[in-house]
Amino acid sequence: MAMHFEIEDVFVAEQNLKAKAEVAEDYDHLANKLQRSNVDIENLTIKAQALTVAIPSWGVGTGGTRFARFPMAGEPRDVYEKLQDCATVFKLVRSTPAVSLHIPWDKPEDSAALRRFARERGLHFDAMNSNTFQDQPDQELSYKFGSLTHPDAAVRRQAVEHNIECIEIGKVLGSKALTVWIADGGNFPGQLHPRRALERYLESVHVIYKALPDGWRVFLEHKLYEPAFYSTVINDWGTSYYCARELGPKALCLVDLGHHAPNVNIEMIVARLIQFGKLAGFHFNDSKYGDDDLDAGSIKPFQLFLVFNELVDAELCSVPFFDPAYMLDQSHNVTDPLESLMMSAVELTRAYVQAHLVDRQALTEAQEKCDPLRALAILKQAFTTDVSPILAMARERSGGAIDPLAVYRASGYRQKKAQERPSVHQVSAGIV
Ligand code: RM4
Ligand code: MN
Ligand code: MN
Repeated sequence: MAMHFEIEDVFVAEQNLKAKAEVAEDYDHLANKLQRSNVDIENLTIKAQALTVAIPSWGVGTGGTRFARFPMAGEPRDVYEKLQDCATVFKLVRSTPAVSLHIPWDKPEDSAALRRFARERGLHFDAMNSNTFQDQPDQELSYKFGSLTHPDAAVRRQAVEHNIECIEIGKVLGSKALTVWIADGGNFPGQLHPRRALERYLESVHVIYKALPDGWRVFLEHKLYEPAFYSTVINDWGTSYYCARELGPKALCLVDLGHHAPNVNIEMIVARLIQFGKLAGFHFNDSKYGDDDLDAGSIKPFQLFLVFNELVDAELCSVPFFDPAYMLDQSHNVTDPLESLMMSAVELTRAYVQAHLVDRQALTEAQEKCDPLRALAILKQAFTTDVSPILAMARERSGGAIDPLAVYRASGYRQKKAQERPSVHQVSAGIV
């Protein structure tokens, strides 16, 4: 097997030396500051070390829009190279030990071998993602007019079988969940009968549900529009919740932050799904206009914090069956995908740690005393605290990089991959 460049642990340790003293100083300073409000920084650092988020296999390739894709040199050309890139992100940030595969984009020829390859790099497999939103070359029937809700039962059966195949592959890989996102919908008023389409959806997903092995869950992902531009079958969290309830306890609702209309209060949706015991987890990204798939925390960091505020509140209250799965679902169109993934993973941990800084007792008091300004001030105090020293310390203690971006750039990883991986064909990347 050809040699593949990897960033060595000693290189990371050497680079860390540059900033170690400064981080220690900033950390001590923050520790003293937090101590004044009886917050123990060590607990926060342990929390920061524990948060994990999965990387989707399609996230390490350059994304694109429906206008163009500008491929980057050194892009991974197969699933093994994608895992190498995931391992690189994991090595530097330490919070991304899981990979989420899209089938058939990254369908392994030998699933057991892929699992071993992942394990050798400290990686494991998170939720499987099925794809019934595109036609594949060897596919018998087209998904042009839908998949799990198609008027033709044969198309629905084909889509169901594909989802069951994803479960089968996932079993060998050690995955425990299937995420189902369908592109079914209408481009024109009248194109679909809304109730009939939803009935067909439920009928199809019931069959998939029955194929779930013990300990598995199915995540239903809603989206308000695109690629269908007038309506979608699973358009919002209410529809998703209804379906999850109809299906049973193994079915949960997944929230992709980009799948809502602008200005929708997503943290409220999160709170509701937690309360109803149906929150599957997240596809994290950020957006300005639609499903922009921009980097998490790049546009609305306060929203990300407020989402984590609900998650941390549930964690601290030990809400039963609360076990959300986190994944980054982003399309990196103009950045080096590995850099975007690292920065996004860091932003999630930042929001998580900041949410842990919320003085919940004081917040409850403010709420009970009907003091909105005080309540907001408590949230803002947590949100405006610079927790960077905690994040840096957590990464370093876990064996990662104090400054992941700087270490990545200094290593020359991308340039070396450009030599190792001359491009052969277009890699698939999520664009919707
Ligand atoms: C969809 C949705 C799915 C993702 C595809 C690529 O909009 O976010 O989760 O698998 O894009
Ligand atoms: Mn998604
Ligand atoms: Mn999306």
